[in-house]
Amino acid sequence: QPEMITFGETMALMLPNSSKGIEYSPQFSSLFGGAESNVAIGVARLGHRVGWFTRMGKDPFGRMILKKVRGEGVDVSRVELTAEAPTGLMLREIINGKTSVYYYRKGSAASTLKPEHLDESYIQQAKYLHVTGITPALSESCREAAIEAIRLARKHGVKVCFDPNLRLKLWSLEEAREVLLEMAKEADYFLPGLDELKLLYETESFDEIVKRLGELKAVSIVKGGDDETYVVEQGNVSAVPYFKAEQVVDTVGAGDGFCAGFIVGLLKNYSHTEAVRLGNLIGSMVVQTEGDWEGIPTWEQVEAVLNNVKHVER
Ligand code: KDG
Repeated sequence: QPEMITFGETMALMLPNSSKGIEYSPQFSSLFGGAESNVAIGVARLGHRVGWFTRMGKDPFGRMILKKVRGEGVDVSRVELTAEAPTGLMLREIINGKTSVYYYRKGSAASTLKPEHLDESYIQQAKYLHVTGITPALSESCREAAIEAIRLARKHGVKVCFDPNLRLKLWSLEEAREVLLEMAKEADYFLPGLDELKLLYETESFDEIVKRLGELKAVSIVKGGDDETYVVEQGNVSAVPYFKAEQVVDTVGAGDGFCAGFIVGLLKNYSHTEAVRLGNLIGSMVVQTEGDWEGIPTWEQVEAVLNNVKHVER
């Protein structure tokens, strides 16, 4: 049975093969991504049992994503392919180091998820439920499903990890603020980025942010500092330094890799700062590869890095 469960939209992802971007690229790499399945794949690669569910179209993208996530060792027994609506799609281009994402996901199958689709007996088996703030931005029924999933987790003593993943292409800051800050109150672990907190709390002041986080019952893990990740726990702040990435190819997915590493740290009963260190390591590896999750290491690869094992070419 899964130790962690997560749910949310995963889309086909097209990356242009030309540095001039989507408009001038005759060829694209066909990948896929979604914040929650990125985390699920990460937890599976790092050697833990994990489940992810969503609704996708009964179409080629839906089948491709389902097979690949299953192939990564994630339990997909609760995923539903439906003829009602298509699988969502996104395109991403990186031009002169600037990333832009374009979504084709309005009315997607995932956005039809509703509370009735949640399987309480499934959620209740896990130690952790990972929820992101993308789901409530997708539709009214998704918002209800996200809130209901958190309620079910709390009812059964399943710890809730919440990453707000603010997506301003999906909803306005005002709408997002209201919903995300409400969800943060229900979390055991709150995993925002520093930039997101500045927007959500309408302040540039780190001290003010720490004060606001202190009002939550959650342990907050603040990603995206200049050189470190912060653990904010009962008003105390500890900073955990980043690992250096040798090259930065594609930064999207780093936060999800971080979450996977952090949650695996929790599953291994690491201290919060040790779990963050593992998260930092995974994040630094994800940015060195194209795609959202492809750069996430296996547990053996993590050990090799931490123990400075020399790579044998042949
Ligand atoms: O964290 C990476 C995700 O943002 C990306 O894969 C796409 O899930 C996604 C989204 O909705 O933005």
